[in-house]
Amino acid sequence: MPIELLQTHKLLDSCEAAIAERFTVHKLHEARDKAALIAEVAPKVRAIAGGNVDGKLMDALPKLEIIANFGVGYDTIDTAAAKARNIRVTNTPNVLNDAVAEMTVGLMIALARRIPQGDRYVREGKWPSGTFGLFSELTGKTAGILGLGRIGKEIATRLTAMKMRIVYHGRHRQEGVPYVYYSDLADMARDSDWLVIVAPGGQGTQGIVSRTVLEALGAQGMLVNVARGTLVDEAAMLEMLQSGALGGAALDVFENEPNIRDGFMRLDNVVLAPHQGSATHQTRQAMGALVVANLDAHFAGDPLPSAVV
Ligand code: 8YV
Repeated sequence: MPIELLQTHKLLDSCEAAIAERFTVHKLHEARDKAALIAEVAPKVRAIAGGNVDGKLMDALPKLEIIANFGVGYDTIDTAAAKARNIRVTNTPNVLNDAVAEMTVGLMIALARRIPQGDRYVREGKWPSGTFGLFSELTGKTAGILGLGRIGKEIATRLTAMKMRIVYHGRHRQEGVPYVYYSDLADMARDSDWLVIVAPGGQGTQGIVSRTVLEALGAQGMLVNVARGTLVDEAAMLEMLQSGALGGAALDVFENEPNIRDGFMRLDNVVLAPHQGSATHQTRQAMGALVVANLDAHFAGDPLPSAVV
């Protein structure tokens, strides 16, 4: 009998097809009555594909052995609850480093040179009757990286090639990295032209980019967030972007995505993107394949390719 699996949200078609070949799949996100579906499958589900899994759902699935997250960030999964229940949790690291790093650089250049605004200026036929204005370069500026992990390092490499000076902040100094470490985030923001936010989401980093940090970054400062909206005090950021107390922001993630604060829509010193950091065909294919590889390994009794618990 094929193993029973609960899918918690839409996944890439190729990933869904591979999972359907291996498992009996129950799609929670398509269920009209989610509680009824969970009650029905509770005695037999041994795996979950997707995120958004808390201790309550784990308790409702007594046979659950593994949660295979589609994403490197697993802040929607209660990993402590999983650990306490001997449930494995996996994610999809490394395969998206380049895509997210490219998107970060793209967002920074888009904001520094106001590329989306220039595109709109041309499309609205304004060019014949005016000049679009002068903006800023990344060359020679300092980028402060919050979260010098796998993706952060890929970003640092690319920004170094663009003649930026790299400094970083994180829980601890890292041996062997050629960048200046700041133990205090506000100090780093004060000394940086750009704040690059690429640390994991979750309780540990909730609101870490506070009003104090944003004030330290200042009226000439720019930030780019490709991590999670929860890392930033978004209300303070919006207010400061509106008042000019913060120079600009390029945002791929938001506190309550996909519903974002209306105030962002009218600002010219922001670039807005729909959480597309890893949204390339090759990267999402690789992420899907890693989800399946983790499930295959688990049920074969092999070591998991990318376990977080
Ligand atoms: C995913 C991401 O798009 O990997 C992550 O943590 O945020 C993105 O790559 C997102 O998780 C949706 O699946």
